[in-house]
Amino acid sequence: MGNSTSTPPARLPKDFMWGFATASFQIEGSTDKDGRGKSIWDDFSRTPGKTRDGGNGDIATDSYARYKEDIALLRQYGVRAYRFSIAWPRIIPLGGRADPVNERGIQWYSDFIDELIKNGITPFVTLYHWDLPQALHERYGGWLNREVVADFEHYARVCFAAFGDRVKYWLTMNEPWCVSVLGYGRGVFAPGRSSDRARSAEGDSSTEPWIVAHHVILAHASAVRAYRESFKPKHGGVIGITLNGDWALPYDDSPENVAAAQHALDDPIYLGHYPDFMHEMLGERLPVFTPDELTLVKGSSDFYGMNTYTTNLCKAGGDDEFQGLVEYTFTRSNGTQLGTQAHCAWLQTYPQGFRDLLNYLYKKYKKPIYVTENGFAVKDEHAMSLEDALHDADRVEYFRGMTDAIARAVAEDGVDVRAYFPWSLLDNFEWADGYETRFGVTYVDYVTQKRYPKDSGKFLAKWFAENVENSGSTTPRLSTGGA
Ligand code: PNW
Repeated sequence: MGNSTSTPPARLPKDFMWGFATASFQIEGSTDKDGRGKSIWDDFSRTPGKTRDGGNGDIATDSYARYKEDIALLRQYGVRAYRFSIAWPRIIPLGGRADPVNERGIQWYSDFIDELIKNGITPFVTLYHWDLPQALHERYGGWLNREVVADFEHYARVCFAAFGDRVKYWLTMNEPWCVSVLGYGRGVFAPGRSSDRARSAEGDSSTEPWIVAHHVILAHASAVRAYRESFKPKHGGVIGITLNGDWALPYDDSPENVAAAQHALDDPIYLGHYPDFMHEMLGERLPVFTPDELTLVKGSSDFYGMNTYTTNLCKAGGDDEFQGLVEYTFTRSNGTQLGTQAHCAWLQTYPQGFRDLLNYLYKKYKKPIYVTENGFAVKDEHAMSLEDALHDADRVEYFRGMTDAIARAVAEDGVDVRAYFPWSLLDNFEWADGYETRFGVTYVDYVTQKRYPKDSGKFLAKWFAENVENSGSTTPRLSTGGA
């Protein structure tokens, strides 16, 4: 593929969707309003020691109360779409299929969606971005129990019925790997289960993450089947899942490191089965799909939903099953760094990897790609003055590289990328990092809740205004076919 840097970046087609991404628990606050039930993140984040700065989700960016202000901000950036998530415990406070539906929760999201549409912004909805109803965790162990599959399908049906007339883009789950590995393996995310007694008194990290992932996949596939059978015929939208996947480069040319990089790229949703190396690694601990379930899972996404942040150099070895017995590094064999270091240890800037990942996945699966997250946390931004934080040069550099990579992947390489949602509209509750890690293109002053666009937000607004053909009102493509 070409990588000349002198030619101007190519333009994106006029139906290209761009906007920002957020998630309910990270921005909403108002955790006790309008009949919302508790989620597993409520207690977890309020427990001392679970978040880096002691932050929790009680207020966050106060977006439940300030939603009109947020939508006005989106409009100011000129976005065409907005990716947000629905909090399951606002819709069904106790979570289960026999539990009451909360009309006030439905009304809030309904008003929110109407306000987006009134402002010409296409809603792009995630059903599950990690805020499992606490009641389901207490009742039967949440994701550890097969019961959750039917409960999730029911919750999804309630959402399709309530919002499907206006929402044409659905994501079932955000990042199964984070749900299972970080929640039930490493224990750093809610519900904090792990066999490591220093972090949690309960859990068996040799089996639980794989059971959880299995149920997440089945819950996703069941919701997709429900949508396709009962809602898509009248609503005509698309549905899929979004995975966190970063580009993987072998640390060097050795065959074992080349294989290690390949392991990091395989997944069961699009392959239609668990990859061979997972069978080898886990043996009897890997749950088994029945033939019917395999049919349900295969093809259960209308598009490739991609959350991608970085590129990892992969070395075979180590004992970390959660990374497929692969070690990640950003330090090349010659001692240089891959890119600019972010505030999080797991993130460096490497735009060529983004372009290579788009090419790789498109050639492999021939599905349209929706980039549902991509972003950067500037080092020590939380400790800067407002003035300094607004000039977020490292984030601008990151997005300059990433937008150029997308434009080239589309125009020069022929990859069918249809959407791009930088993470995130606002600085917000960054899970176990609390409020210390800021991913926003808009600065949030957590004392006043005032929002201030950063240079990166202005950069993206200008870039898309200039690089999407004929920016006017257009109808986004809903087809699911390949090229
Ligand atoms: C994603 N990792 O999470 C989530 O979808 C967002 O909610 C989150 O705010 C964003 O990325 C930034 O972190 C991730 O450890 C969490 O590699 C952890 C990792 C990757 C993504």
